[in-house]
Amino acid sequence: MPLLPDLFGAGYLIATLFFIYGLKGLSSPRTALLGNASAMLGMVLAIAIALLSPEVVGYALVFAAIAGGAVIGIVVARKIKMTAMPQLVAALHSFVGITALLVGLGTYLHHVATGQTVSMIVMIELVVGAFVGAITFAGSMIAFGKLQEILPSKPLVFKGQHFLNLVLMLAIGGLGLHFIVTYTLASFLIMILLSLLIGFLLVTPIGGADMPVVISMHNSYSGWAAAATGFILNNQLLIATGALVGSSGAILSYIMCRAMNRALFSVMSGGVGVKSGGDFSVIAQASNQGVKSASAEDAAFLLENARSVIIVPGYGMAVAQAHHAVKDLYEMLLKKGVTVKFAIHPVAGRMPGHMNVLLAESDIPYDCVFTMEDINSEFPTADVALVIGANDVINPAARNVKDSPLYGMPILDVYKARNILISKRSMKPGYSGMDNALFYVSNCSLLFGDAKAMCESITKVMREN
Ligand code: TAP
Repeated sequence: MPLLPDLFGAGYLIATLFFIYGLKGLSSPRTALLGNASAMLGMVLAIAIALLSPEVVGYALVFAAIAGGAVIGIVVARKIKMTAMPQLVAALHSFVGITALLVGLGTYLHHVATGQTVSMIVMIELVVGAFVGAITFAGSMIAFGKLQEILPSKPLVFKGQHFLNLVLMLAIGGLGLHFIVTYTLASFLIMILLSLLIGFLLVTPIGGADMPVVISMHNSYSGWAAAATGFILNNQLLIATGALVGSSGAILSYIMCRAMNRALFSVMSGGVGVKSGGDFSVIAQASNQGVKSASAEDAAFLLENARSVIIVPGYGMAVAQAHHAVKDLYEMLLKKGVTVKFAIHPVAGRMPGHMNVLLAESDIPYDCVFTMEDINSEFPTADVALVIGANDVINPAARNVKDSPLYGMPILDVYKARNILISKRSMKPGYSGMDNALFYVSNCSLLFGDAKAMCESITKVMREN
């Protein structure tokens, strides 16, 4: 048995172990740094081993690509705002997709050009790799467009959509089979075009509220696309890491679907069950009742006289970069003898763990940060629920308006608190585009203005009191 492949295999195995440890580390904020370092080490090892492979015939182009990629990566990582992270992730998924697609196409053309025969198993790998790659690429581009607000975030639904998807899937299956049996390049190319189209059609009907699941689903697809590329290139490391990303992304999608009370199949198949309109009469009624607004002084008075306060951060806290101001407010309340807890909805913000990352960055202790399941029962006894830039995740329409796209999504029970204060800049709806009846209830006041400035003002008033 040749020694060299064994050494490569062993090196790849060690790199895979680093990746597994990295994934494990990323499951908690305490171990995330170590996890990241481990994954980076695994990647350095993987690249080094790949470069030593006898198949690498020239280094100039490879190093030029690595240098170019590294420069772009460093610039993007330094410049990207925390709020734009999900778009970045969607864009990165699309790169994996297009790579799988191009590797599949390139491998076939190379075989044809060099007159090599392609085995049946490689043909199957090419079809699967190109299909998953195309779906990942097109879907991720649409997700990127929706998150970047280049495309409307509302679901784009039309009649006969699911039938069209079914016909397309059957056509893709037929063309793939035809290509495997007859080696006809045209079938392969049309199959790729139809796969791009279905990737596009599967994401356009998905509304803003379900975007987090789409992102993690594409994370999973990009893993399977990488694994398919690994099969085509006969590279064990790509197969193993692709499977790791694919399965962890699938588990994350499942957990998020449960958190949003969505069926995974419904999101995967392009929003089966999404309705294109609705009578939001409860909300319409509420809007006629007007809203109460409060000043920083009113809020300070209410907060310092409370025994217990639950702070609910959302996307607006990230936009305003208000997390340090929230920490100061939290400390001021503790000084005044108020019990303060933080309530985190699983999809608050624009990416999984968004709020936890920000609160950790401002050194808010982990033990006063609670998940939705753990804190929901405490809202009825809270004197004040202070909402900082959150909207959809506290919208009661998710409980009682059957036609709302939010219906069925679990929410933080802010509406049960004795008093509600909501910091936001305007009467604009949240990400889902849905109005929020909570703004109009009698024990709720809106703190209009930028969240950071508002938190700073409240803390200042309390300090002077
Ligand atoms: P949203 O529903 O988007 O509400 C954000 C609120 O912040 C809005 O009411 C906005 O109102 C306010 N806001 C924005 N900038 C502000 C500022 N500078 N100061 C004060 N307020 C500000 O956010 P959410 O409650 O966190 O819900 C998350 C939504 O995003 C869900 O629909 C979820 O499905 C979706 N989503 C989540 C993820 C993940 S994984 N977390 C990924 C993609 C999408 P004004 O404009 O009036 O200020």
